Amino acid sequence: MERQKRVLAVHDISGVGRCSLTVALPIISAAGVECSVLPTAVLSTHTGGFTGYTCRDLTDDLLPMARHWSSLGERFDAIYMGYLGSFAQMDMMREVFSILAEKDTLIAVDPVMGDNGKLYAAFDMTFPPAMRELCTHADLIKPNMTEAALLLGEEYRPGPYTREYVEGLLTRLAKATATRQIVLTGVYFDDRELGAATLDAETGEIAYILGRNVPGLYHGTGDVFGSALVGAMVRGLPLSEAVRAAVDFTVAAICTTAKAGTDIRYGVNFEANLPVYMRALGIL
Ligand code: PXL
Repeated sequence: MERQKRVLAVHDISGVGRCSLTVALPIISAAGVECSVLPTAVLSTHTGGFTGYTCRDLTDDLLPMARHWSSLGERFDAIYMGYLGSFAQMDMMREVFSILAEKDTLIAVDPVMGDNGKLYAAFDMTFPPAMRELCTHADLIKPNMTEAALLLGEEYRPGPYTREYVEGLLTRLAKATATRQIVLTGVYFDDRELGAATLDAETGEIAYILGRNVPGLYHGTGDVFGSALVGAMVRGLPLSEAVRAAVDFTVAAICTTAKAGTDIRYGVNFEANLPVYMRALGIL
């Protein structure tokens, strides 16, 4: 029997609103992968659409936790970083990678900063250049169209997009971050389909993996997609198959939520669709 794989998920935990660790834990577990956690902050809700949320910043705990694991000889097949709780955590993450990542550890960075052309409420414009530097330490980055523009210091463009624009973004991101694998989400050319574009900077291969375009902006879908992607990659799926599994799962979760008419702030019903994801990985 093969050794069980293990991911370290570095995100906040928002108590209500299905995103970050409340999404990464169940999805990565459903992939049959152990999910350890380094929480960056504890919030009552996420910051997208709720007002009056509480936030306990855990900046001071990050390095002591990483050093403790290092002293125990803990190993991780991937480190999956998402929402950071403070600007200071950016520098610390570089150190977390150097303490905990081994040669074959996949460092996957989701440069969580904004969506739909806007920065999330807790961040200011000092964040994007620092996040761009952090991305230079990653093997894989997964920006959405807003985050791609922020990383590049370019103006956000609303869709629909052209292949020329998308491929230009991928190429400029590869140049700016020297990351091997780039997965750009929120790509669409018309109202029918939406999904991701990928670039493998080593081979120069670009691929489009699209699914049904369901109208509406559902919260936390980036984390559903990212968690599914990391789970599939750690299980050994090639990039395009891992992205396909993540797109199909995310679209299924959005469709279930759209049918139910749930308030979009509460994220998507990925729970009902975990079997879709597990079947794509050959677990079910
Ligand atoms: O899904 C990204 C995310 C994660 N964590 C917190 C957020 C957001 C997006 O708004 O506010 C706290």
